[in-house]
Amino acid sequence: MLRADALQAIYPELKDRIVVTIMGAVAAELYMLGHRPNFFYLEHAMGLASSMGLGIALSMPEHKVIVIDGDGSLLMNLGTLSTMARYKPGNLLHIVFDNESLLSVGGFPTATGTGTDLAGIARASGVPRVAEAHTLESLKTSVTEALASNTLTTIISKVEAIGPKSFHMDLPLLENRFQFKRCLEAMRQV
Ligand SMILES: Cc1ncc(C[n+]2csc(CCOP(=O)(O)OP(=O)(O)O)c2C)c(N)n1
Repeated sequence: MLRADALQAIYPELKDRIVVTIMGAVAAELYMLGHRPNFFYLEHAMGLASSMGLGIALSMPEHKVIVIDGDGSLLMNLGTLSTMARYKPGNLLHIVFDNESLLSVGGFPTATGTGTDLAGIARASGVPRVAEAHTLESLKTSVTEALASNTLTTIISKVEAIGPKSFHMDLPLLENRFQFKRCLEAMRQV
């Protein structure tokens, strides 16, 4: 499964949610599908998209928050699974696209290619719902079920280590940051 196709398949579920992604290839792929003011692409802070998503989910419990993570990023911040599990916000959905690679910086292999089981780690960390979805259909179903469940969910989705031709996004980090903040403020007032 190509991650770009996976994102396209779940885009209808993403477009009106609060979405935080990791940097690099997946951010560019989502941006190319259609940027929205409710999307934040977390540059530089590798591993911390889930931590940021957790904070937003806890402070805006009436809104669903979807984090789009990567295996390399999650492996840098495995403690995030314990922290998410400790607070268990039912409005947080954590999707990890596992391409067994640090694709955005040249494709160096990660530990998920040599046996590390992120779904197992999420379960053992106490995440109450963990799903594995390696096809477009199962991913769509898993996302729909997770959003309906109102239970903290991590979905691990294996994808090919293939990214976009260009990572260019016509959206500077600061512009994204202020636009996203204003969007969250407006959502809070509704
Ligand atoms: C602290 C830190 N270390 C390294 C980097 C460089 N870096 C940016 S993206 C990336 C790879 C991310 O890998 P993964 O989460 O698996 O996503 P993929 O690129 O495969 O889509 C790396 C190493 C960084 N931005 N910050």
